[in-house]
Amino acid sequence: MVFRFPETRDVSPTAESDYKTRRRFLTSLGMGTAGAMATVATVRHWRRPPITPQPRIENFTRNYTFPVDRPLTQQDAVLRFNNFYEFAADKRSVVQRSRGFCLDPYTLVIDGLVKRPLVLGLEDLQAMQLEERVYRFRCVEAWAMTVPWVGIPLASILARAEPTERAKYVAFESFLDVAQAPRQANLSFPWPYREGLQIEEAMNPLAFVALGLYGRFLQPQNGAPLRIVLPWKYGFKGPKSVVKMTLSATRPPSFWHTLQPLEYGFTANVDPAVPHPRWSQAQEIEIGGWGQRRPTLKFNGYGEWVAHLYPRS
Ligand SMILES: Nc1nc2c(c(=O)[nH]1)N[C@H]1C(S)=C(S)[C@@H](COP(=O)(O)O)O[C@H]1N2
Ligand SMILES: [Mo]
Repeated sequence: MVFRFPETRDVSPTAESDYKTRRRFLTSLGMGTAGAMATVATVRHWRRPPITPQPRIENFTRNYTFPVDRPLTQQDAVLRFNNFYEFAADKRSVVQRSRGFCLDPYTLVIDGLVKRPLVLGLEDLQAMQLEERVYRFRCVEAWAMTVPWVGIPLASILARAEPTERAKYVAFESFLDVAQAPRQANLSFPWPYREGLQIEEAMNPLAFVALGLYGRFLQPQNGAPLRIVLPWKYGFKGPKSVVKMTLSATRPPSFWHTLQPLEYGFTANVDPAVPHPRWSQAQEIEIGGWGQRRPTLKFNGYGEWVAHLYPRS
């Protein structure tokens, strides 16, 4: 299978702290010479291709309704350690392989069981009330991060299309563009990446559509121009570079669930008591840190807002 666990062994320290540790180590050995530094700097450069910052997002309000009791993850770690299978299976290569990726012209289609099917452009989305929310994020592979997203509640976007009574699910579809993402030519994967939610989950105030992070528009590697963020679920439930949302009466397909139904459920709520078949979910490791492990929290700590959706769990 695709996920090699624990990927987290490779997570921390990040390149940045790795570099600092190594420098301290070399210095302590009396090797802090220009030569050694140049070697370290070269290695560092090779591992860390430059990233051009995206434009700042000018107008957003801060919504801190959902408190977070931990510091933000280093932005650099969030930008350089990615899961984005369309571009690479190796998390450190995504940034390089997705460089320049751009959906232009971009449109978001909202169709299916709605009264007003919509085609929204980026300007339409950016003109909506944008807010910043700091959320914990938990990948099914047991790494975690804490990220300030900027975006729009999913419910506000869906409401514009007026879902009908018959709509029970929302299906999300990521982009399909083999020219920009050659891995999509590999037909052993069910491209495009798809995910789905029950309508009550999609309408929950926590469900968020991110256009940016750390005050700037999304980088390609983080799912530009628009991705879904569901902090109480494992990360794979939140597709990147989404181009379509379809309201439906039947349960939509899910990329990882289709590939490995026994390993990746459709609901996929964060739960320390339910191990992945190949590893425990009891703990998690923060990226961009020093490898601290923390206990995993049920619903990733968001039970107050979502537990009522799952009366039998
Ligand atoms: N289209 C698409 N969306 C995706 C993925 C992907 O491979 N393709 N990976 C998912 C997984 S497993 C995770 S953990 C997050 C990673 O987001 P990040 O790279 O911004 O941390 O994106 C999710 N969304
Ligand atoms: Mo993930």
